Amino acid sequence: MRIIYLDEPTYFPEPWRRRFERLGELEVFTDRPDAGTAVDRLSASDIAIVEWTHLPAGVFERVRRLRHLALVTTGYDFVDLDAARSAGIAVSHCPAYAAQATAEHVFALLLAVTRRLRAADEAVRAGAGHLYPPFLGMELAGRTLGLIGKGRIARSVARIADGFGMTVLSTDSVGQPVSLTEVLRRSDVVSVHVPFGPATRHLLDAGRLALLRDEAILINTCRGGIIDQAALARMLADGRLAGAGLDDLSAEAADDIRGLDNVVLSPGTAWYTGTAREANLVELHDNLTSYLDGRPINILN
Ligand code: DAR
Repeated sequence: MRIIYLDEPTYFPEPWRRRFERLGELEVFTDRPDAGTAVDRLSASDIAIVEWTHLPAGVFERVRRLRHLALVTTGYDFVDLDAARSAGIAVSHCPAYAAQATAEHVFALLLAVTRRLRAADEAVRAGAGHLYPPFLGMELAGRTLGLIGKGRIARSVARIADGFGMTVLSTDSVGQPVSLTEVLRRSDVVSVHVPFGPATRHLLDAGRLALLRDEAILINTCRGGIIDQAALARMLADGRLAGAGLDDLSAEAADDIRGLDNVVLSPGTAWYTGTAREANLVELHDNLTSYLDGRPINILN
């Protein structure tokens, strides 16, 4: 059984490498391959662990031998699941490892926006002692949080929100169930937690964003493409939205968003805690052992 890690592991320390070596003949590639190289590597293995590489339909038409693709990630928008299935390849992912980390990051972004922490930190570094008026905050207690999505992350966010004394509305059963329109109209804070794909691209388009209240804050720890970020940038610039916290910028609007003061950004790090990266490898290892035992789990296709 030949197992490869296809592309530049973020975290794969020696003790874990040894555990994975017990499952088969393991090779770890530390670069990010182009499509041709990816095809060659995948065709020379039975199981491939994938973190970064985009695998569209064309790749699967050319891949031989491979039977299982184990995504290190929760998101799976970068792999054509139907094409993999047609090629007889089962694709698994890791849906749980980063739920708590991501939920906590939602509040890191949110509090950074409500307390204007970027500007406040800069002011103190520039010599300010106590300086109040530009930094008037908004308390979360008593506010309404609208959640879009019903998975583990949304549920973890709802639990934390409860601790802050927030009321939770949701498009699903995570809080009080209401329509998407109602979530957008009634919430002080909206946080999005849905998988990215053709059905959810620009789920929050200009029309839906326009339903948000002027004082609302939007948090996105999903793929940036869930939101029409060009429309979002215009609203933030025009004072039609109080602020946003974004963990992933869309290429089209990145420059517009970067220029805004009422936005707090992070570089895709919502998932990245010590606990989560360890849990990621536990989950990945479970996926592989279950597959090898003939009772695969966390299969997407
Ligand atoms: N987008 C997140 C984070 C992926 C980061 N890389 C990992 N977990 N090695 C996801 O899980 O989809």
